[in-house]
Amino acid sequence: MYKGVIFDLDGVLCHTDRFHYRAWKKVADEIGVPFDETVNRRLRGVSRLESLEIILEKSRETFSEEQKEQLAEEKNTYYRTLLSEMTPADMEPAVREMLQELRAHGIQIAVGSSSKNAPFIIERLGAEKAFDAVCDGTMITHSKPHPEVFLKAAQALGLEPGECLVVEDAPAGLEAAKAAGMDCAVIGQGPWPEKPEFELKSAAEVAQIA
Ligand code: B16
Ligand code: MG
Repeated sequence: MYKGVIFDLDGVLCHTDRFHYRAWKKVADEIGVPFDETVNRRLRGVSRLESLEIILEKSRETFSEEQKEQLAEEKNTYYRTLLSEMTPADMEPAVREMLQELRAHGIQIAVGSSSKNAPFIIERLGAEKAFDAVCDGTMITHSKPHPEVFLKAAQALGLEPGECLVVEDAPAGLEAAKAAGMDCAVIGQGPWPEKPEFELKSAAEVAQIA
């Protein structure tokens, strides 16, 4: 049905979202800003600095651009320490098998992630060879919900947007896929800002719809 599938990384192919939570929580606690799962959910798919802006909405203090850069850097340093504990076991075997099945059917596979750490995560997962293209946060000027990351991923695969399926766990990611003119399969509870084409329990189910 599709010539290409573009996967979000955090929350779809692996579960780094819990590491993002721990790292932001540490920074938020240090500056005395309340931070919980509801705020964390709004950060999915959104760039590092935009995530910080969302967290600081609840701060009574104002921070200079330099201080914000420092806080984002601190979060990333701790986040990368947590990421370095990841191993290939952090990608579910059923997800790995699904990627192999897509490949066996001649479907092209890309990653479309807002994360600047995406190549590091893929390396930790030992999944470098599973993808025909990786488009990450270092290659884009606008993060999700802007469609840039998915349009660039499709371009890297040599495909038209209408030939691609996006797989996402974030409201901002679903919006980005729709803005790119792509069908979208979502994983998770929602609420979703738009109607996705598919609602899945796990990325392992993608082989059944692609
Ligand atoms: P980094 P995805 C996104 O990755 C995360 O969902 C989001 O929470 C994070 O802020 C963003 O990457 C930037 O990550 O700080 O590593 O550059 O879901 O688009 O794969
Ligand atoms: Mg995600």
